[in-house]
Amino acid sequence: MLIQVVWQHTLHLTYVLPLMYPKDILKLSIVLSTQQTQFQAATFSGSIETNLEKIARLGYQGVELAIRDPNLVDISNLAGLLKKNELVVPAIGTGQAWGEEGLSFTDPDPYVRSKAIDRIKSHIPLASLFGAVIIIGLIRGVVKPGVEEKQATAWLVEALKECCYEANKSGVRLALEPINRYETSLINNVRQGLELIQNVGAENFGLLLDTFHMNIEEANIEKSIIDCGGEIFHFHVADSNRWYPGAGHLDFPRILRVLMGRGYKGFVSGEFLAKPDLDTAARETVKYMRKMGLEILN
Ligand code: LER
Ligand code: MN
Repeated sequence: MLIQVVWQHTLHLTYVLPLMYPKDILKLSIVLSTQQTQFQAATFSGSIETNLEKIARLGYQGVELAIRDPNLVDISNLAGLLKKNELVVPAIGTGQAWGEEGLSFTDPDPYVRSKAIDRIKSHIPLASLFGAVIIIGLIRGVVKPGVEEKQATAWLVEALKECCYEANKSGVRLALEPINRYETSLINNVRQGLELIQNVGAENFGLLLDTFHMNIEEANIEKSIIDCGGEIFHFHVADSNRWYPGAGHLDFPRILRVLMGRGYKGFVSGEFLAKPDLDTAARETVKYMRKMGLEILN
């Protein structure tokens, strides 16, 4: 009890103390869509070659790839460009298959559900090649009209079990992202995410936390991070307004201190709007992390 009080007190000193312990090392990545997309927080999109060079030059160590369909990606070209720019791929985003093709694990049509499962399985070879986590974002779907939540959850669990089983054969992990209520009616917060992990019961299944969604859904962001224990497989940063970190009112020094202090060793990935413009947003993120005292590996 005493320890907790002292610790909480320390957190309140964030603004007067150096913001991070001097040697805290951050692995920073940013989202790049491999194809044009309607999703506005896919930070970089357009020419892969130009963008990978720019991302590396700005000081990022990793690039999170948003891929609608791996069959449309020239893998050897992509692998060559990643190598040339010394960038790693911590995660692969899959939500465009929902946004642009309507695929989901919870569609009442069994054909659509099986296409969604096949699509996630088709990411496994690439994820294995890059050592990336496969993100289960909006491809989980929503509770559609006429479908009971219990039924949608059962379809979701069934699909995740099947995908995790297949991914495990290649040593690949899956991370489900709790997403705010305005984008989906299924799994909005950490509590529901942890419950889902119990129901799926696979070692290679965990969570992706996103500060933008957490700001809407969690009563206490730091406590929710602590509640996750070792189940955090990936982490998205955007500020309260979904601009780059530092442009809104989220307390990132405190959030990142709790995340890293609890042993998170993965990447922190920028997924925010390209505002006021892409280059500024990407540059300001790196600047802000360094200002916190975080050393960025690159
Ligand atoms: C994807 O990572 C995300 O955060 C969602 O908002 C997608 O719509
Ligand atoms: Mn996200």
